[in-house]
Amino acid sequence: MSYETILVEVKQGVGIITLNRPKVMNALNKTLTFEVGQAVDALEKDEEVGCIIITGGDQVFAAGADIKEMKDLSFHELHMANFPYIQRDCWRAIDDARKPVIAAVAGFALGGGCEMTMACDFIIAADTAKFGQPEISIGTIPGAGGTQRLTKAVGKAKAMEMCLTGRMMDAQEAEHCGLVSRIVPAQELLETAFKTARKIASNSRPAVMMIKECVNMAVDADLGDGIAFERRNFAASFAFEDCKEGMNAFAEKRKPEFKHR
Ligand code: CO8
Repeated sequence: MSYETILVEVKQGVGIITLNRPKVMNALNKTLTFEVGQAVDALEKDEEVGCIIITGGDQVFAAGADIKEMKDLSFHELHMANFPYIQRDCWRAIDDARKPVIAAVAGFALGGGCEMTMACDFIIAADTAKFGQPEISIGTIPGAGGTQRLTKAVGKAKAMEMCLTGRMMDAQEAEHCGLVSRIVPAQELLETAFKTARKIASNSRPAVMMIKECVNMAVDADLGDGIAFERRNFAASFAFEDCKEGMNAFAEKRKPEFKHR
């Protein structure tokens, strides 16, 4: 598939999507939003791929929705298109992905860009990363999950302050409050994200997908339901060939040869 606003490559079991509108800080226009969704769907179906990375490169992630493209849209248009602009967009595709999706973030991740990183399973941040929901400064509100996901990730006080003032959070603050899993120097961002994704892709894929489902369950379910869900899935994982292989390999003091990855 050929794309206009993103680059996509598959390397050693890892699918890498790079946002590519450098002149406008990777602002998310209709095409980019659609293409990221298409690429996530394609990588999700690609047997070779065990983990997906979304990045904007080592300078900027994305400065939000393309304001110049968006500014003249009407309520009617957004409503009828089931917002953003299309039925199938990147946020929905990332949400639906059963394979893990990592956001590798350097520089600005603002508005819809911040929302894209938060739709991913976890965020690895460069020391230059800045997260924010600045929609309030242009007279609107976050529209792709910002008020919801930021609140779940960092709590009401910080989310409320950031959304109401547009204040940005730097990488240190984002790590401190649990928005990102870790910080690395900007020049090591892509390599670190790749190694992390490669590690995940080398594990048993059914087990990886099951863990993702269980951790996501913790976000919304109450603890009792979550624990019961995990216990059933733990038992079910014993039906995986890879589980038998992993445990036998341990007992025989050798490396496991997972079939499904
Ligand atoms: N949309 C369109 N163009 C942009 C955007 C944007 N969001 N951000 C930057 N650009 C363009 C600038 O217009 C400029 O282009 P040009 O050279 O042609 O003038 C170029 O990128 C470089 O930008 P700046 O000169 O402004 O660079 P600075 O380093 O001075 O500032 C900032 C960088 C702070 C990131 C600044 O550009 C800025 O504030 N950008 C807007 C941030 C913002 O408000 N984002 C939220 C947008 S609303 C949103 O995301 C809602 C999401 C809802 C779902 C998404 C649906 C698609």
